Amino acid sequence: MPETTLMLSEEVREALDARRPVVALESTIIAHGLPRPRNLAVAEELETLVRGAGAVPATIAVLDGRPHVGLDKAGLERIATDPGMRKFGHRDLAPALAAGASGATTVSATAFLAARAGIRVFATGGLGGVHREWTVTQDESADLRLLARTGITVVCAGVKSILDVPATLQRLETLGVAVLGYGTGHFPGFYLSSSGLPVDWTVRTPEEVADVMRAQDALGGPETALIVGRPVAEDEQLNPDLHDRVLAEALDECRERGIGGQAVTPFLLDFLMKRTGGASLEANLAAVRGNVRLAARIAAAL
Ligand code: PSU
Ligand code: MN
Repeated sequence: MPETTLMLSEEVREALDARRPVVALESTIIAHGLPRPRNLAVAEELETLVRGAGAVPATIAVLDGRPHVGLDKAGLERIATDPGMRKFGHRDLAPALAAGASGATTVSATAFLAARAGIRVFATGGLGGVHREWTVTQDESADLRLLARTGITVVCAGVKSILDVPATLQRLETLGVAVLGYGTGHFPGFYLSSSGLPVDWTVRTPEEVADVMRAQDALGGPETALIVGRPVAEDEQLNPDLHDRVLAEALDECRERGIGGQAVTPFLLDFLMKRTGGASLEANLAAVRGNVRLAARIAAAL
């Protein structure tokens, strides 16, 4: 990608040039995954957490047809407050650039742009994956395919529990994407500490994650993502019974209203938040905060 296409903030460019730790952050969670006005405070808090751990934050989004890696205060504000802010997956980037459009980037678009900029570590809440209605809708997040061919380490609390988690783990296996449990032998459950499903590999420190990344480099390909599943603490998770009950209602409502495509994930997250009296939001935020901190420590350990 020509230098002029990717808009690196000065801070991010300097850090990358000096080989100092940088952590990519996605913007869809800010624009479409969290309620206003809290979303702006969270966007700023996540950047502060990265800095506090000694790394430079690079929040990624497309503004006026330019892909930005590292946003200033005004950029973050636009993402969080502009009602016209769209949601861009990886496939939307070229049309968006050509049209001069603005949008928040999902995991797929963020991972792509971050890797192009030379960033090795990325933190988010929960990955997209295979939706529970897949046999009818064929809805599988573009996150999975993009991660299968992008060399980046993604720290997450698993995949969103609104999804078909076993099917998503199966797809990750088929696609050749390695999955590590951070301090756990189980794949995390996003709002819940555990999805109940096992992972094949467990690591316990940022250094161990960095070792795996170096081993990936030594093997020399094919380029794939490394998924680090960090569970939300048990005392911060959503009550599992409440989770299961409200999620069933959310999925029914989604089906009845015929909601499809890109709107599904934001709808389900919002429904859960409202019907759990905000408890799902707190669990989501606890997960994201922890992921961002860990990502910064991994970037530093590299
Ligand atoms: N994690 C969160 N909240 C979110 C997302 C992740 O805690 O809103 C976003 C990510 O940007 C992810 C997207 O890529 O949801 C998945 O959307 P879809 O299922 O339409 O691919
Ligand atoms: Mn989808």
